Amino acid sequence: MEQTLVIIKPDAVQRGLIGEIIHRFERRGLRIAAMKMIQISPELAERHYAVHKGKPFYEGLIRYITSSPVVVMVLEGNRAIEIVRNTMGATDPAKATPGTIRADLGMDIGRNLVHGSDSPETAAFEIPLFFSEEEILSYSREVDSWIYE
Ligand code: DAT
Ligand code: MG
Repeated sequence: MEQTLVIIKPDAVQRGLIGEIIHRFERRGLRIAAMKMIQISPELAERHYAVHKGKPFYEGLIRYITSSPVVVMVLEGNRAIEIVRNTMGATDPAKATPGTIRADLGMDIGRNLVHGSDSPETAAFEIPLFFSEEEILSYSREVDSWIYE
């Protein structure tokens, strides 16, 4: 089973969209392995977004992600990384496919509501930034035999 890090970003929390966004991931069949609400420190934001350091949008991105609380989750499932990315939609809400979170709920690339790891390597780097091993729960669900063949 693959794991991925999801962040419900400050704009989504402020706009009352936590439930809406979790609902979409839950309905797909992803299992919530860990979840908490935190305010991201500048240090953590800089580690998480290190790959974007030096880009024109970097400073604004750090200000945005640290501006207000977020909900962070580890979601698990077969091909969870790809499925979460497809559920989120393209980075720019204006270009995202209708039916995705960013298209249905967003307008601006700088307020795109949600983060999801983009590869297994990224997930392996990002998850331990936010969660200790004890915080990530392993449990089975009866419904999984109806979600997976
Ligand atoms: P994603 O979040 O879809 O993985 P990314 O990793 O390329 O996208 O960028 C991280 C975040 O940075 C993205 O969610 C929004 C912001 N961002 C990316 N490109 C941007 C741009 N051209 N202008 C403004 N913000 C941008
Ligand atoms: Mg990314």
